[in-house]
Order: sequence, then structure tokens, then C-alpha cells
Amino acid sequence: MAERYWQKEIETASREEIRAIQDERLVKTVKHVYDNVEMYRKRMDEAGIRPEDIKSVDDLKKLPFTTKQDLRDYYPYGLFAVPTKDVVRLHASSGTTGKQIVVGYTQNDLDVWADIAARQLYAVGADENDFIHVAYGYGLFTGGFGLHGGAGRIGATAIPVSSGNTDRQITILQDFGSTVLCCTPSYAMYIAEQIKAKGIDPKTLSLKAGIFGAEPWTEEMRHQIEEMLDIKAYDVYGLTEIMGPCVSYECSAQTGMHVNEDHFIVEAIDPETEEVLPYGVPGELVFTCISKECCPFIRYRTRDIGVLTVDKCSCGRTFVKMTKPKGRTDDMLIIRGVNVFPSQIETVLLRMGYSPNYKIYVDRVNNTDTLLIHVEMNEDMFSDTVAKIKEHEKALEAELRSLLGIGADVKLVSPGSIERSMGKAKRVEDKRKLIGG
Ligand code: DLL
Repeated sequence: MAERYWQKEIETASREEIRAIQDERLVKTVKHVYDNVEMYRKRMDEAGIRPEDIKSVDDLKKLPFTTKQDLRDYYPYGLFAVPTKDVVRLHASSGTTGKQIVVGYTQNDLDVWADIAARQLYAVGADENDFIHVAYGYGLFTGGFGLHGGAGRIGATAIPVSSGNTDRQITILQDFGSTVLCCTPSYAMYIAEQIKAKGIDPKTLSLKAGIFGAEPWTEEMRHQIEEMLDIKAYDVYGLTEIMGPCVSYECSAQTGMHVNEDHFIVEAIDPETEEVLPYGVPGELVFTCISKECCPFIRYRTRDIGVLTVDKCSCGRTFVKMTKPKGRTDDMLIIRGVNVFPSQIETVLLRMGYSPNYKIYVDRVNNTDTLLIHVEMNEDMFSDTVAKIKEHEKALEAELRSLLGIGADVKLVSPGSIERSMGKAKRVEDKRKLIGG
């Protein structure tokens, strides 16, 4: 298949060319925030850094980090670098804890966003002939409007279904001829389950690809969705603070996501020492916006753990690639001193032939952390004897122990009994946190 590019010149530019664009845009952005955002001016003055000291990407490490707490402290508009008369859109994210954060976009910011979402759509093989079924939520969440903007930019037909009402999603998939499905991977899985339950053969649908992100998901889950929906499933990454979806986008290679480096500089840092790590070493991803007008955050700490690589990609694109983030530092569970990511548990379940429908319960009993995982049994296990089910549970527990390095209790529950999510899945209930422990 001939490769297609939305903006081939930049997407396949040499590393030197990309670097030159970043140098120029970084210098401009630093001056912009120094002149217009009190927090950055204060922090740079305190650190004795003048905007003129930042001459290239090499100087980036001199600049202070920005955190989610900063967005909360300057809520709602305190970090905007343009007057509100120039702001044409607001989005917000509530996250799982704390006050929501608000970001603004100028018209130019929205145009850039549509461009990078268009890159994602082209990278999965979509063009003006496609029907883009957007089942991410529309509203203050960035998912719906983000992919929608990209669909318009490539001249495809956007179907703004938003999330929820799964029966209607399926009717639309059937009747409107959706070719690309955009939603969270957990919702894609639920849609796939419902399609199966209704006895619909996925081959009778026009779907060919899915663009799934907004939450961590494993390779195993990718394979399962691809098989159940008979599509190629692509990952997409982004966050409200930096733009929304499509900060980075997956291509035909399906081995990680290219960061749109003409708009964002990405670094991986050691979350403890804050030192910048070399390519190939897992670290906390940090993004600097270099083309945004309203909210060009500098060195924003995402809390997402990923690995950056610059190896030549088979698709021809030259932007740095990031792996699927395996989780956030603040979603990481520390159980009896051992770091556990929900995605590790998901890997084991799917490898053992279970569905990715599970719920993790963490508690503290007699000063010891407990880990209990509810997993849905497969339809064919449902008629098994109690003793047989116990055997399945024991087998899963052994596998989990060997991967996680700590023991976990597994309870197999009936198929369909774990609550499904139409947006980001909530997989963990940490009762230790509820009691302030
Ligand atoms: O989730 C933006 C988005 C919408 C991305 C639609 C992709 C598709 P927030 O609600 O601000 O924004 O959440 C951002 O979600 O820091 C990650 O922890 C997580 N996340 C996003 N994409 C992925 C992904 C949107 N592909 C937070 N893999 C980020 C793993 C992801 N985690």
C-alpha cells in the first residue's frame, strides 16, 4: 500500500530540520510566556533566566517545570497567554482527583489541533471517502471535538455520535457505514461485546480501523479488539493540558506513537531526580508546547511513564516515537512495597484467555495491603463446578504472582457483571485512599 501523509514534508523531515523548527519556535514561545504569563515571568526571574538565555532546545533544561497543581492554582484563566477576547474555545478536565483544570484555544490553536488530528486519521488510512464515527464524549472533554476537527480537515464525513447509548452506536455503525471508530479502548471492547451478543457478524460492517486512546491499554487488548471487530486498532495519545487527543499518533507500524514534534517538544525525565533521560529509557513524559498561543505550557509534567525512541520507522515518518504509556505515576499502586500497574494485571488476564473486564480492589487489613481482583469468567466456564472454578482462580493467581512479584486473590465473577465504561474505565478501588491511609 502506498503510504499517505497529511503533511509529508514535515512528517518525514530530517532530524536536523525538525530541530531547527523546534529551536525557532521554542525561542518565540519562551518570550511569549515571559511577556504574557505572570507565573512564568516570576519563575524565570527567580531562577535568574532571561528569555534571551533560551537560544535552542539545548537550553530547555534550564526552564522550570509546569504541573497540574499550577493549573489549579491559576484556575481558571491565570495561565492564559492571550486576552480572553482572542480565546474561541475552552475545554476542561476534572481528572480523578481535585478541582478541574481549564484550557483555552485561539482560532490558530484549533487549526493546529485539526491538523494534527488529520495526521492521525491519514496515518490510519482515512481520507475524504471515510466516515469517522466519533464516540468519544463531546463537551468539555477534548476527545470528541478533537477527532471531529481532524475529520473535517481531511474532508471525511464526521459522525458526531458522542459516547453512550451503545444500541444506537451499533445501529449507526450498521446504517451509516462508519469506517473508522474513535472511542476509548474499553468502550470499543464493550461495543464489540454487544455486537457479538446481537449475533452481528463484524464483517458485515464497513469498519476498517479504530483510533483508541485516553486511557492505558495493552497489546493483548489491541489484538482482542482487532479480532472481535475485524479492524486495525491504533493508539492515540494526548492530554487536555497540552492540546487533547493527537499530541502523538500511531501509524501503520503500530509500534508506538509519533509525537508531533513541530508543535511539542517531548522529554523523558526521572520523576525523582528530574534529570532528562536518554532515548530508550522509561521515564515521565514532559511536553513543551511550541506553537500554541493561548496555553503554551513549558515542560509540563504529565505523570505518564513512557519510552521515547528515534529509530527509523517503517512508515517513513521521522518524529520521535513514544510507547504506549504503561500508566501514570499517580495510578501506580504500591502494594506491600511493590509497584503495580493495572496494565500488568490486564496483560496476564488477556494472555490467560480472559476478557479485559476486571476490577482491582486494594485494602489494608491488619496493617497489610491486600489485593483482590474480580475477573469475569468466560461464557464456557459459567457451567463449571465450584471446584473447577477454584482451579481457574488458582491458575490465574499463580500467573499474577509470577508477573507482579506479589500475591493477589482472584475471584471469578459472572460474565457481564463488571460495570462497563463508555469513557475512561475505572478499574481500581483503593480503599486505603478512601480512609486516608
Ligand atoms: O484523554 C485526551 C484524549 C482524548 C486522548 C481522546 C486520546 C483520545 P485527559 O482527559 O486530559 O485527555 O487525560 C489525559 O489520559 O495524561 C494519560 O494518562 C491518559 N492517556 C491519554 N491517551 C492515552 C493512551 C485525554 N493512548 C491522560 N494510552 C494522559 C495511555 C493515555 N494513556
